[in-house]
Amino acid sequence: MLIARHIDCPPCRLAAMTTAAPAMAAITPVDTRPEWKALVAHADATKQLHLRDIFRQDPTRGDELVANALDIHLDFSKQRVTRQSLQLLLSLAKACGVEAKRDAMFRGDRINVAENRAVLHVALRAPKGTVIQLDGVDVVPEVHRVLEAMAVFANRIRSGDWKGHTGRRIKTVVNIGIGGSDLGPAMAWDSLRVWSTPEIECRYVSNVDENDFHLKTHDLDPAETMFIISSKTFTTLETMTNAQTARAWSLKGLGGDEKAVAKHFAAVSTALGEVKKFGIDPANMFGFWDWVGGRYSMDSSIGLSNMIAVGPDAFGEMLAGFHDMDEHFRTAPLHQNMPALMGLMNLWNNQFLGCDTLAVLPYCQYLDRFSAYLQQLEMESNGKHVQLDGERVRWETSSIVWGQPGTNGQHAFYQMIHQGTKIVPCDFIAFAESLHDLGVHQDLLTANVLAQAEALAFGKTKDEIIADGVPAWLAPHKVMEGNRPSNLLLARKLSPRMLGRLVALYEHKVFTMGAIWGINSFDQWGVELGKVLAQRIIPELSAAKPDLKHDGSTNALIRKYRSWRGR
Ligand code: G6Q
Repeated sequence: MLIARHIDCPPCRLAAMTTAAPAMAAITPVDTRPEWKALVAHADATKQLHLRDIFRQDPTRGDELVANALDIHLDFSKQRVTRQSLQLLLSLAKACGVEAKRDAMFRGDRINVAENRAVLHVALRAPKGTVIQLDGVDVVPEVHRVLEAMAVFANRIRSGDWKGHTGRRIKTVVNIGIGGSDLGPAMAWDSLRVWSTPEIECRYVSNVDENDFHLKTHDLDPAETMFIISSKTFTTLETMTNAQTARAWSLKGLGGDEKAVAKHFAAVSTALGEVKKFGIDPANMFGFWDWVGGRYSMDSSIGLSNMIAVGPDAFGEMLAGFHDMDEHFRTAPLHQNMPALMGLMNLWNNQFLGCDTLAVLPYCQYLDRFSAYLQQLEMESNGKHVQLDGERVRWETSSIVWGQPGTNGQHAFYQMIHQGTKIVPCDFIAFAESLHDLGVHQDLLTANVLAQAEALAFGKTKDEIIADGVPAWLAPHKVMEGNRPSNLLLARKLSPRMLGRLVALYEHKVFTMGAIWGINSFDQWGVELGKVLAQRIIPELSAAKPDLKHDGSTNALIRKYRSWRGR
């Protein structure tokens, strides 16, 4: 059985880290700032205001509470904010040093203090010639060296020049990875299908559940299948278990010749030694760096499967889109800065209006996995309970992020969003142009997204319903209270470049919120305890006589499982 080393668990990683606490400026708890207190008072004073009143008092807000950049129009006028709320939120961002913290990230400061790492995903999309130094070394040339190596490899697979062990070309690429080494590439594969070569299909195996591996490979021919093992550490239990299964599956189908591994496996990792041990030719390993967090890595070599699918040029366009948004975030004043404004609106709803969740609702079927991707980006980054200095926070951090593409969601869970007792702020994402012109569809889709945002904001009163001829007894059931906040992101058209812009928009939105809260958006210690406990339970499931010392519930569940497995 394969047991992953605890490279990511706190005791092992801590053992490798210096025991000295990193130098850190004292964090002023955000709720002690006058700007925060002003927002608390303002929220109290304005909580009775309905969006109908807000629009009546401020009829031009639909044209003015917007931000425009990079073919994206952000309308945040249907948020429950007045102009004064906006000013107070912007003052809070300034007071918390969002701009200075942003500059520190772009500069390569080690802002991930708990792991003593820089946070330089922005370097992954920096154009050639940009200089971003880490410890006095410019990292951009190395980024481009890896991109060029990826392009050579991707082009060989795409053209059929790369031959498998039996001389056949590769028709399916299976990415094996999990979390940050899966969600981004899997989302981008769906999002960029229009740009993908029809010659190659990409599939994504992530779950250690063998059903996942079976589902994604049962109909494949090993002679035409390339596996990319994507793992920053190359020790993650799920990924290495699936990688070993893939290795055995591949060798079985190719006559057992170990030399086949080099023809059917590539790796994306920072761990050369582990990759070599697996039998992957180091020439087919594509590196990245410890300054790239897993959930910020889809534009690194973790995106190799995407580059194979869409080609180096379109992949480069996606990187250019990320960079466009980086530049916008880096240079636009806060009151016009889309990521900052989205972060402030989310913070307002989450903290001051008491809304726990955020629904992200793309009106584009290609963005089917976008909300799932954002769940990790937002919740793993900002689902934290302490400030950078270890003090417990006294305010709400990450929203619960969820969503589905419209219009399907409208026929499923929108009922609750419109008439339920919980307020669910929504981010609607829509595109002006479709990718396939089939007649009326795009207008219908757009009418739907605009109508949903309008209905949520303004609703329909009992009087209006009765005026429509509805009997009085039925009217309460039809009342739509409205006053439900939303953003509407209207982009011109989905493209690789636009996808990069949208992902970077959310990355920097997450950054803005973390900077205001004074938390570390770039570590993820919360996922470690479960991993450590699983390592303890694994042998207990099969040992002849395990000495179970868990709580009563866990002990009983282990016994039940063992009995049903005949152990
Ligand atoms: C993301 C996290 C996490 C990580 C996975 C996979 O920010 O760090 O989701 O990406 O645990 O890790 P490996 O790439 O090391 O297998």
